[in-house]
Amino acid sequence: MPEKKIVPKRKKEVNIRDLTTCEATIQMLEKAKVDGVETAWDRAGSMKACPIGADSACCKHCAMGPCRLNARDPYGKVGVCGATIDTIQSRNFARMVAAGGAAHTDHGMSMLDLFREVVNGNITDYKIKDPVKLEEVARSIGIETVDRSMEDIAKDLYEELERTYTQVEGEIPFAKRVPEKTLETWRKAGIVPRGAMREIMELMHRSHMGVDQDYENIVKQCSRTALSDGWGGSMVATEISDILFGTPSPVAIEVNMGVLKEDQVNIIVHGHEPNLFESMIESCNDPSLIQAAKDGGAKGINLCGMCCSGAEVLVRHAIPHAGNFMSTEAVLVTGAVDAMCVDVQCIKQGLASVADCYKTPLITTNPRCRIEGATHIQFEEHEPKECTDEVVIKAISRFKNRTATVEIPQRKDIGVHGFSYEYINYMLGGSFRGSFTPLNDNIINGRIRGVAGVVGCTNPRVKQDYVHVELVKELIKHDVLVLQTGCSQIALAKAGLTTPEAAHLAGPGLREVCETVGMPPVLGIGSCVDNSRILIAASEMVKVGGLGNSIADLPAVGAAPEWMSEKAICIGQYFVASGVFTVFGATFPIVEDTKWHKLLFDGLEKQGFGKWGFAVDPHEMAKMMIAHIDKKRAELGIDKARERVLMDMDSRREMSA
Ligand code: NFS
Ligand code: SF4
Repeated sequence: MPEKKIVPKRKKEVNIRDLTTCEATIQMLEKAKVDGVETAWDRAGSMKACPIGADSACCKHCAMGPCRLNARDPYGKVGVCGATIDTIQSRNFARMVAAGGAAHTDHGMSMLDLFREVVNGNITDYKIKDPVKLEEVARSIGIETVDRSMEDIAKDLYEELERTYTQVEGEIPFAKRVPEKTLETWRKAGIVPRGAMREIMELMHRSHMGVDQDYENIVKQCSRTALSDGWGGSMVATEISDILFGTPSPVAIEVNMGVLKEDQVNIIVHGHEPNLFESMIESCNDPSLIQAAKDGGAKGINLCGMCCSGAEVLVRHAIPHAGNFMSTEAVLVTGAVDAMCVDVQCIKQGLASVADCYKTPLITTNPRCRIEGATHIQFEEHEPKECTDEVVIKAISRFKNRTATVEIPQRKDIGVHGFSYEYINYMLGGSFRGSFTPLNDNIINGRIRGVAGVVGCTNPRVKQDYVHVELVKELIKHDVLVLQTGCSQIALAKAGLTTPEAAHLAGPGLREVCETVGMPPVLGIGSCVDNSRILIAASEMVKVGGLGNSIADLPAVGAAPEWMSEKAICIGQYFVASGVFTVFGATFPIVEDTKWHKLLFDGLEKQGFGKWGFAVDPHEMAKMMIAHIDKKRAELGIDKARERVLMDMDSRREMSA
């Protein structure tokens, strides 16, 4: 396992170019220095990560401790209660899974609450926008759709999906989408989720002092809880959002800070739940508010997204995206943001002081997330525009009274994003015979070596975007098709890799497929809850046939190269439990050469699941992922086909070019 100390000790003078590869962010960090504004990078520089915590070798689950074990001699000591290093690490890991899963499932449940109120007619500002998707989702879990009204189907769908959260016994509804053999593995291990609330509760219980003290037993509940996120909470969030707001299909989008406009009222929405953003779009298009902006001297209202909120509307409405997680403070330094409106998750408290420096209103909207120093305007789904109109009015007033010097980095990149599962199906198979068969065929014949999901956050402990971009470049060069969600896809969009033209960076086989279909080698598919779209695609690949009987058989891998949140750990665990080899970068909360480490990084695979991997360097990461893909190809007996493909003269010429 590679050395975890990834943060070079910060000397007095920091070279900003060592912190990020995002040019716009670099420019803003320079300005922040001049303006005397502090960001997460400054704090990361002066905050040495606690080495014991980084190794997950400490426990503070009770007041007999906190207990710290020594990572260099992990079995030399136990906690006051007698807890071993494996118990301590697995319990800590369990709590990360529980927190991450809770975040996604609570988000999903909010979407379901909204759906219920829309279906019951109590909320009229939103409606079912995609009845085709409604029917498809209903059918996928066994709801009768023939000769029934949309309302009736929707009511049944609500009842069914509610079980994802509240059911105490049985299997969550979307277990029906899991390939038979994968489901069998789960059943054998006793980890098919019952309901997310129950799984999270049980995991919190079991990781309490003096309960589950067998790491092999704890990992099962980690998987069960994580699966109730991936195939439960997150999947419900994605499906309901599609039904209410539309299923994405590819659109050309603009990314990077150059999307801000000096002569317009700039509003940024940052967070995760699409409903706030949907209403903000309405408010920003309201003629009376546009007029008010004009009366205030602006040319118009310019709405942009960031992080996962941004990723949701980017793929649904082609709203410009100003940057990923590590650029949220930097964007305020432009002085051009007239309001930043947030809901939940990944919202740094540090935003409040940066916003204050530039007199940008930072507005919280969700009762779950208030920030000291920020203005709270509660978003109520029954009257959503009350909140979003007020945000726009506040932004207009800030525009009129702008005092901060405005400097907008003139960088704007174009990407094509919005490759939902449904669209990939259509793109490959045509409108009448939508199908994943061409994808499987191209994997079997070796043009496409395998599929990788590269997802997740950015993290000030590593150079922003660098690991994402280098890893993805390396993967596509070796004919691996890349699917992306969350902040990672914004890194790649800024690097210009999410356009069909980027096919020239792909290996000969993948390039040929991309050119034939007219798709980019890197497919942006949505926000982090939309990782569920990757699970659905993987299931479909198994069902189409020719690539084994379970997700674990597929030449497919996952990675979160710059992760930072507990949600990422939960996502990683549900990919692993679903059968995928999943590599994390930056750091990993584990001590090498412990039984817990061996279980996560090797043992789980032997039980028929996927496994974890860890690497800091993107090239090493790519090597591990490609080796795994090749291993799976060999097991499937399709490694020979690939050799033949690459043997033809054209490809050989290409390869030496
Ligand atoms: Ni995902 Fe989205 Fe971004 Fe990371 Fe945060 S915004 S849910 S957690 S930082 S990718
Ligand atoms: Fe220490 Fe055990 Fe308490 Fe953890 S649960 S703090 S290891 S005594």
